[in-house]
Amino acid sequence: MTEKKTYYITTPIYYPSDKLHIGNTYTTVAADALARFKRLTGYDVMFLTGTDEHGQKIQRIAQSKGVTPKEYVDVIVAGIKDLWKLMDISYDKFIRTTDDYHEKTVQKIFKQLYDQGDIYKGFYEGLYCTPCEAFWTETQAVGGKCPDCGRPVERTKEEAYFFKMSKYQDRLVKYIEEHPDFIQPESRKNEMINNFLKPGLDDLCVSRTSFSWGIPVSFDPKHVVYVWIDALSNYITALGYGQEDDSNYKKYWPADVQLVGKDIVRFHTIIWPIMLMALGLPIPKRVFGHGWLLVDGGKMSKSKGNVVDPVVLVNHFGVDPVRYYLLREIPFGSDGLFNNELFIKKLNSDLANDLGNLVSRTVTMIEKYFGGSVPAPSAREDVDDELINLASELPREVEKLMDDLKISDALDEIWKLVGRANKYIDETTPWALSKDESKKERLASILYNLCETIRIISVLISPFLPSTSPKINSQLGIDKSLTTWESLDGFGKFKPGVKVKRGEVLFPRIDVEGKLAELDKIREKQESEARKEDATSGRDNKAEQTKPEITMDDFAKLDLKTAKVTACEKIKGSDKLLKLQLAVGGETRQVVSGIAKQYTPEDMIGKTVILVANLKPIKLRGEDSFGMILAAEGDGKLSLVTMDSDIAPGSSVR
Ligand code: ME8
Repeated sequence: MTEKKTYYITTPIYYPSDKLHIGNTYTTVAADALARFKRLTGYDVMFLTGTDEHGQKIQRIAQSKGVTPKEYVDVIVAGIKDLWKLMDISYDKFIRTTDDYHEKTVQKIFKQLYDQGDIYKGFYEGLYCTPCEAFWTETQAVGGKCPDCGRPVERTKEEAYFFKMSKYQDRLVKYIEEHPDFIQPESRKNEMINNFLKPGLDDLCVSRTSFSWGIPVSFDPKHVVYVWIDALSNYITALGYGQEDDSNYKKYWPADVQLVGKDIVRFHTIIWPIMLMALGLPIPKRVFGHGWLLVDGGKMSKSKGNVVDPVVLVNHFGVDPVRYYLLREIPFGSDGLFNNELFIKKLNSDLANDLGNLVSRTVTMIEKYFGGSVPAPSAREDVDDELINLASELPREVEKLMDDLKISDALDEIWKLVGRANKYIDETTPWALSKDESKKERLASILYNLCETIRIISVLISPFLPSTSPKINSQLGIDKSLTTWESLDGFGKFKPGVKVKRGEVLFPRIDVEGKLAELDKIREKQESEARKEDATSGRDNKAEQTKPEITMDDFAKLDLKTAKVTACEKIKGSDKLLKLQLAVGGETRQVVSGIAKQYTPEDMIGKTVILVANLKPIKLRGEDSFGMILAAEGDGKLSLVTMDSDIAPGSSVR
């Protein structure tokens, strides 16, 4: 027996930073359709997905929630797995970058690159975008903003390891030129060459010391491995590369397709192939950068508050309509729009009207005219040929389009046959033939042709709409042996005599206005619950906007002292400012403070507060202020920081 051809497909591994939205699910749904299609056409498929769990961002979020990073990611990852179940994602392996085998292998990879001189130690001084976990140069971070997400970058300086990317630059350019299929679509290839490779590659900083939530460098454990080196390695560690059992690595690597969103093409087509070159490993055959799912003209993202929740959609409409919309409406590679109205209208037209009706009309007619048994065909007529030719050629057509990753075009082609079959019913008018006993044979042929066409459609849609296909098969009594790719070889395999059985409506028509109003209400409720949850947990957006990390040296620059208020008065013409005289050790200081709305001068006298004693003096309303006193601000209120036991004024605060 000849061995099956293999096919290795990967999605990016997701940040478990928050609930995934419909934009995130897009990559995985597309990868799933491809994986299922390849399995259908006889390949031995390995479909990998997972989660990217290290990094400063995760550490900060976990800290703000008062849990350990691992506790935090465990909960989110469980939710992500549930979502993939809901979306019918047929992954073969789910990798977590916190998995032990992954961490150990990343350490080995790092050590190998260091031992062979591709990684060296130096100092990193530059700009870092924490949300994107990406380093940028001054020229890239125009105006101090991350070119990807637009948020401010942070200046950092630390001892770090560097990866000699520059050494491999020419080899990579040559590779890209000699392998036109490597970066797709074409536009992304040009972007990589012109924007990143032509200007020249800098060596890449591949370790951090300013946080600890990462994989420690085995020979210098105060460093953790840069998240992208950690994350990209998942595609081979998941296969057992560098481990005792590396049979899957040998079997599946290099990947046939690595699907990624366009924001991370840069990492996958520059850093990743250079890592592989340095390790002496083959480069993936294709990296495909898909476009954005947009809402109201902008990219869907949690920070913009415009996310669409896939769970709500699936609960209301079922999983297949959601998958269908994503795969059909967004030409793979381009940006596409999602909104509830477009989605419901597409569901009504393509699924309820076109596909659903075709199946229900056919089954109903067989029940009515042939007592529920599929009749045998007889002589063909010209009108049959058009339908039969289209149905016979479709599998090859769809396979070619899928090989080119033209997923929405593949669905377009399948729906042409759905449309043709509905038109065939209108043209051949079975209801009229049924009234004439002499036309019974012709009527039988028509209904047989329809059953066979629906069978072909059902097999072809199974990778895209995996829960609809079995429903169609059961209504038409299609045997499992007739759901294979081989069964599409030639028209006419449907067995006459099989019993059909009307089942539930495949796609009930949706009342657009009513459903939109219902979805709006749910969204409002979800938003108000999220606000309430934030309020009760004491969390607000400000808390998530953590400031850049500082060192003890930075903190030590502050001169904080206890100070006793000896006199206090209001400043004329201001309802916010108080002028205070403070005893600080042997000296008296004047400080102006904006606390007049909460505190009267009488409240203040005698209190011991904390003074920032080395703040540059300023003038407020003409009064000198030599320092600042500390207060907390929340919910529009102020509260002074005071001492909970007696302590001498002038004591230092650390
Ligand atoms: O980037 N439309 O993870 P991630 C379409 N951990 N795709 C979108 C999208 C949108 N509105 N928003 C996000 C990461 N995506 C890294 C990957 S791989 C070694 C490490 C896509 O959770 C995004 O482009 O931020 C990416 O492909 C995927 O969702 C996961 O994004």
